[in-house]
Order: sequence, then C-alpha cells, then structure tokens
Amino acid sequence: MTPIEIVFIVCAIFGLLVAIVAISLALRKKGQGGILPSASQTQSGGASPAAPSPSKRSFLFRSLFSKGVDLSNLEDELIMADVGAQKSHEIAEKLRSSLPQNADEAEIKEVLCSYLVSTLSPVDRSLKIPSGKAAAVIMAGVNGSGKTTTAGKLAKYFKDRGRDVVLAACDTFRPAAGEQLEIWARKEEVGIVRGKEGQDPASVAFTASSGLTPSSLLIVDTAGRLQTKKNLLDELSKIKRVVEKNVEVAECLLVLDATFGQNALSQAKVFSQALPLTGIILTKLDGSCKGGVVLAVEDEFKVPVKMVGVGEGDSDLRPFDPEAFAKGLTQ
Ligand SMILES: Nc1nc2c(ncn2[C@@H]2O[C@H](COP(=O)(O)OP(=O)(O)OP(=O)(O)O)[C@@H](O)[C@H]2O)c(=O)[nH]1
Ligand SMILES: [Mg+2]
Repeated sequence: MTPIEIVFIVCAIFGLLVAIVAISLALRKKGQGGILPSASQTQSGGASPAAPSPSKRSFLFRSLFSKGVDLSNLEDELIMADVGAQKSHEIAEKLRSSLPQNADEAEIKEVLCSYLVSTLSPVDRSLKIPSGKAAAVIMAGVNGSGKTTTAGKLAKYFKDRGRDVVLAACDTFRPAAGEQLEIWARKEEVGIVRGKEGQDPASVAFTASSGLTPSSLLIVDTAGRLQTKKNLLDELSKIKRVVEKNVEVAECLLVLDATFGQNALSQAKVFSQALPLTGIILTKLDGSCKGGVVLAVEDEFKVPVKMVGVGEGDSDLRPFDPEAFAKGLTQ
C-alpha cells in the first residue's frame, strides 16, 4: 500500500466517524426540541405517571393582563381574560372607586390582588367527604372536560388519605370509556365496577354502590355526551337517585375545561339543572388559559372551585388556593 493510499483510507475512516457523530447529535436534538411528543402528550387516558416539571407548573395562574393596564382599560382586560362581562364591570367599578384616577399599574395590581384574596378566601373549598362512613362522589361535565382523568386523580388523592376507593364506570355510552377508567383503577390499585357497553348506567351505579364498607369512597364517572341533552340530564339525576338508595352522595362535582373560557359557563348551567352541584374542578390550568374563568363561574353559580387540574398525571390535582391564584393573576 502506498503512503497516498494509507492517507486516503485514514481520511475516509475519519470522515465516516465525523458523519456518525453528527447524525447522532442531530437525532438527539430532534427528540428534545419538540418533534417528539412531551411526556404529557404521550399519556393515554392519563395512565402514565409523568408529572410536569416544577418550571412548567409555575405558570399555572398567569397574569390576567396582556399589556399595560390602567383604570381606563381594566374592564376590557378583565373581559379578555375570561372574567366575564358582569364580574369584570363589578371589579373595575370597585377599583375605580378606591383608587385615584391616575393610579399606576403597580397600584392597580396590588389593590386587585387584595380584592381577589378577600372575596375568594372566605369560601369553604374543602371536599365534604364524611369520615367513618361510606360516601359517593359523582363526576359530571361535557365530553373531553376531564371527568375520567379527574376521577383517576381523585382515586389517588383519597386512597392516599386512607379511603378504600371504588370507581364506577357509568359512561357506558362511549365504548373506550370503561377501559380508560380501568387503566386508572389498575394504576392506582383501587376497585372498579364496570357494566357492559350500552348498559343502563344507573344499574352500574347501583351495583357499585351496594355493599360498600364504612371506609369506602365511590367515585362515579359519567358520560359527557348522549343523544340528547334531555337524556343526559335524566341519566345523571337517575344515577344520583339510585346511588342514594345505598350511600350518601357527598359531592356532585362539575368538571370544567378552563381553556373553554366563557363557554364553560353555559356548560355549568346545563349540568346544574341535573345535579345539585357542590363544587367545580377546573381542569387544564396547565394549558394556555388565564384562569379568569374561575371568577366568572363562581360568580354565576355560587359554587366554589374546589380543585384544579394541572396536568394529566395522577398527582396533577391540587386544592384551589385563592392566594396563589390572586398573586398569579396580578403578577
Ligand atoms: N393538560 C391537561 N390535560 C388534561 C387535564 N385533565 C384531563 N386532561 C386531558 O384531557 C383529555 C380528556 O380527558 P378525559 O378525562 O377523557 O375527559 P372526559 O370528560 O372523561 O371525556 P368523555 O369521557 O369523552 O366525556 C385527556 O387527554 C386527558 O388526559 C389537565 O388538568 N391538564
Ligand atoms: Mg370520560
């Protein structure tokens, strides 16, 4: 082999090595840079436990204001942040009467923050589950709002607090719904009662609520969509009636998707006709919404937001904290 041939072979090998390193670096970058789905995107039915990183959670309650705020544009800014026309007007009037005309942004935010804390804090937001006796929680809400996922998260929440949780798969309308809840039951190692596809959901609820023990907590997952609104409402009230034959229904929780903004209000209206709602769980606050809808929903229905969903994992459910909410919104 001539020296030229040897140099040529060495160069070729070196070139090949450089190419391999470059390709592997490029592939790695692709995986981190968003082409691959994030942990939360890959979760099906919330079965994967990956929770968002603390940095992702820090924007849970983002500022209500998209631009500089003064007393003249405050009402519009609140409306834009889903606070609702009536509540926005009420808040703006309140601030106009307690601040000088030329109040700057920092003053407005400070007064708004204390106003929010003082109006939201006195409300009792605890889940009223009696101890020492069996109880039931009914989940309701439009399809896709997060009922099944929240039922799974609540299963963990109450199991961690010593309850024997049983899930009732009363969405027999959508074929995959029972399976989705079953994945949660397996993951959280809690009981589940499932019916057959198309079975009367109330009969599933009745079976599930029979024979509970004092430490049992039944969490009833329901359908979000039926052929007609009337069917849906009749079905929900029937489920509650039959469960009550066996056990106290301690909470009727409306699950609302916070990203729906003002549409969440019309949903709440429909469900409040079927069930005596005792609390709201606002989901997907980890998304792009501003959370102002909390104020609108509470104002309209006089039902407290008790917990918030901040991701798809089983620990992504938190008690609603008015102070964190007010601070986040006015930061
Ligand atoms: N990012 C995020 N996603 C959520 C949250 N809660 C639920 N989801 C997702 O929202 C989607 C719908 O959730 P489901 O629990 O299936 O909603 P559902 O109300 O049971 O829907 P139906 O059974 O069709 O009525 C799923 O992909 C969930 O993982 C949350 O707090 N944050
Ligand atoms: Mg569901």
